[in-house]
Amino acid sequence: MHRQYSAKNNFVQPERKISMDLCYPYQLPPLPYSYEALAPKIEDETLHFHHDKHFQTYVDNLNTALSDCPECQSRPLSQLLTELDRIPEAKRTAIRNNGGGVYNHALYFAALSPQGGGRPSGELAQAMERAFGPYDAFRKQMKDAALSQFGSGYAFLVSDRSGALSIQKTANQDSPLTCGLFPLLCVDVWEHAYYLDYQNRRAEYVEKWFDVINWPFVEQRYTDCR
Ligand code: MN3
Repeated sequence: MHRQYSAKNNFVQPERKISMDLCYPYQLPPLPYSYEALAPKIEDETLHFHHDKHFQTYVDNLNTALSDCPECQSRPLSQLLTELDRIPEAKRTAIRNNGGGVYNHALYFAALSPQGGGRPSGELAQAMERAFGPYDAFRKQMKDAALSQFGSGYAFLVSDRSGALSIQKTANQDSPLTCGLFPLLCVDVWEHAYYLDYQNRRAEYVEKWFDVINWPFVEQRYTDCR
């Protein structure tokens, strides 16, 4: 396999794509880049805690919660979150919190790249222009959503069934899938996502996050959702 020589003098595997087809039994998807790759915007210590500890805990708790629910095990995670009101009531809270935690983190890490930043292109760029106007207007709306989410949660770029885009924020680990919207991109604004690097400066973290967005991944997701 070809290897890349990173700016940090580490040999790293070429970027792998994280599959969003997540099914029981759930496994922690490996980071698709090295732990040092996003520094200094997101440092390796943050990625170790966030990916290896926080994300792993959601994976483990989801597996435990679904271990006695064959009908939950047989459906992909995206379907469980989309049809939350149709799954056994006893499992709803666990799927909402831990299933949302697994799906949201998979999306968050997959949509970052050390070669990221810049601007979207193609059909996604056109749809964003229709929804938000110039790129900087999108950026402002996304940032406002991320900063105004009170407490823990996310800001998402989402598509509806017609391909129209909007920005949504959710609390805790709630997924836009539960409201019938398809999440294309998210920024995690739980403090664990940024506190080691930025302490309480959420705005600075969100600014830097724009510089590591993996737009080709988001463009492919937009194509796949329609
Ligand atoms: Mn998180």
